[in-house]
Amino acid sequence: MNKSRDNIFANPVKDMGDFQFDQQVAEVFPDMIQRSVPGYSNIITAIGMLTARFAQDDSTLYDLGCSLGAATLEMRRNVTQANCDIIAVDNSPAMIERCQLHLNAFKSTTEVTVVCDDIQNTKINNASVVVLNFTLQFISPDDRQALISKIYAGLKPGGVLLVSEKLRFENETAQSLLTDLHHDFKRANGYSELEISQKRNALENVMLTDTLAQHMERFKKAGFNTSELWFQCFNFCSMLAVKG
Ligand code: GEK
Repeated sequence: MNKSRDNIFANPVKDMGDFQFDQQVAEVFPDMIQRSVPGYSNIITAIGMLTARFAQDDSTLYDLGCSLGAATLEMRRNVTQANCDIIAVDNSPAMIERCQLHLNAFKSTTEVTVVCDDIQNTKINNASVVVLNFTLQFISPDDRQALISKIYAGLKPGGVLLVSEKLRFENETAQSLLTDLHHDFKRANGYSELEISQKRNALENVMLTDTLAQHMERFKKAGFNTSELWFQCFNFCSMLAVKG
């Protein structure tokens, strides 16, 4: 994986546009996500464990919003079931290009198809494991239910959906405390005050977060009869939903 350090917001940015998953971000992405998302590597490990448990023979595994393919690689390493393939999708050409290089760097007999497209166009068929690892938060709120419902429809009975997200809290005290704790986490990982505040401004319009209750309601509305929070660290969480 690329070891470049994320310095994108280290100096004052004059024209602060909305955050984009461009070449500059793709280059430093492993460092950025590791230093910004508490629990990220634990969640990646758990994606491997879920794959080992939930993948079914003759089925497809999906990594939606795959970035550089960390979850895809973990799924590919852990799938032992017969005749499975993986579809990894991201709409950032810079991410997809590097994702393909990372996948090529390791040998495997499991076929991976890397697709540059909006995940809202992805057809989900014959799926046993679907991963939305910190991707749903970048989809327009009005389109989130349709996406989760489409995934439910494409899952085989017994299939699992994993959704990791940054959470929002109704309680204002909780919202500001957990946001502060996340910023402490970033400071402890070497981000400056300027980097933290500029990144926050850049993400403001592109990352609109939901509460845990909204996520659970959405799973239920899609048809999932089992959904649960399985990981939380400050305002970051991971949930799973199983199709009965
Ligand atoms: C990981 N899952 O390392 N269609 C396709 N891709 C999209 C869309 C969309 N509509 N919107 C955003 N993306 C990864 C980390 S990062 C999370 C996921 C983060 C893509 C976007 O290009 C980016 O690569 C990814 O979703 C979100 O496990 O940066 O906080």
